[in-house]
Amino acid sequence: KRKNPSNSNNLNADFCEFLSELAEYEKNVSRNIHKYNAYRKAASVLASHSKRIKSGEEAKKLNGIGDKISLKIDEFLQTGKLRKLENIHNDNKTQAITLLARVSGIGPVKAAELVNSGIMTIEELKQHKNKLTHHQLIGLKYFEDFEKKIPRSEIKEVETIMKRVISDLDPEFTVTICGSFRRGKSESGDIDALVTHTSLRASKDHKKQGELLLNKIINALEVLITETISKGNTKFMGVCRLSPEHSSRRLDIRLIANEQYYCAVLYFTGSDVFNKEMRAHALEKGFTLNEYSLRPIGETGVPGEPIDLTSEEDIFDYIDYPYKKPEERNL
Ligand code: DCP
Ligand code: MG
Ligand code: MN
Repeated sequence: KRKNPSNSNNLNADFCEFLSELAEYEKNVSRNIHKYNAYRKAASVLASHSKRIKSGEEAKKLNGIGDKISLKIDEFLQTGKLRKLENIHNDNKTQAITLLARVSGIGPVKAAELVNSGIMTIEELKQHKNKLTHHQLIGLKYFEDFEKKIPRSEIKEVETIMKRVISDLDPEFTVTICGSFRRGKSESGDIDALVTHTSLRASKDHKKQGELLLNKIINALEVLITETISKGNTKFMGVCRLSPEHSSRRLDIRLIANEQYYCAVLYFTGSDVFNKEMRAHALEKGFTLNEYSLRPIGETGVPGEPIDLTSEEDIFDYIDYPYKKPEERNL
């Protein structure tokens, strides 16, 4: 669950590491999503900067780095550590909340609740299963496996099986594995699969049709799927495993209406920081962009009808944003 913008030639990796840790703290303990986003944005800007940053002042020239982060960079350069992080590390409650929030299905609020009731470790959590939802129980059961990153080669195997099984079911299906895998990462936290069918149009009864199709897909994938966390009309969350020798992996499958497929593929390819920047750019150009559609914003400020799209590139073209290949979206 930890987001750490790392690339092989990141000259500022040590800064990125402490910024990511501060981001996690803001998300899980302070629950300040703005600070969380600010730290992640700063880490991503530093990770893609081609020169080693030598002072806070130099860092401040980069977009996304202000006074506070620039001071932290100076403190880190001068002392090799951060007092704020030292304090965080020395606080047992804070550490316990951060730990429990790593369990799939346990968010910051639930983690704090558990810690306030005296549960500080995974072992203690296993003694209080009655406090957990179905999702959280699965998160606990597979805690060690879900902590492990999934090698790209393993996701490729899952992709091959999914594509074969689903197209055997009906060749009118299209499957795309999105997320960090599509951005070319060598390892991923989970598997984000999108599926569409030529006959599936967004409409009043597309949810019913979706449920039927999704059930067919999930049943056909029984070779791969070992647990269901939740299953709705269009979204499956669960666990898959290639073989008993492999680790268990988090798998999400979303069934998308045809005309919404390109916006969904774009959105679920991410990164989330990239999505935010692209959405902001769309707004500047007078469009509203989300995981479903791209719509022009009219004179009155009201979004119009969704634009017909024939590719992911189309979305970039309409909002006049230079096309970025998935591998270039690792912000
Ligand atoms: N997404 C988003 N905003 C969020 C959550 C997700 O824009 N708050 C989009 C962008 C993500 C994609 O959904 O890339 C998939 O979400 P993941 O949490 O699976 O993230 P990644 O696949 O990018 O990384 P990981 O390797 O950790 O799974
Ligand atoms: Mg993912
Ligand atoms: Mn995911």
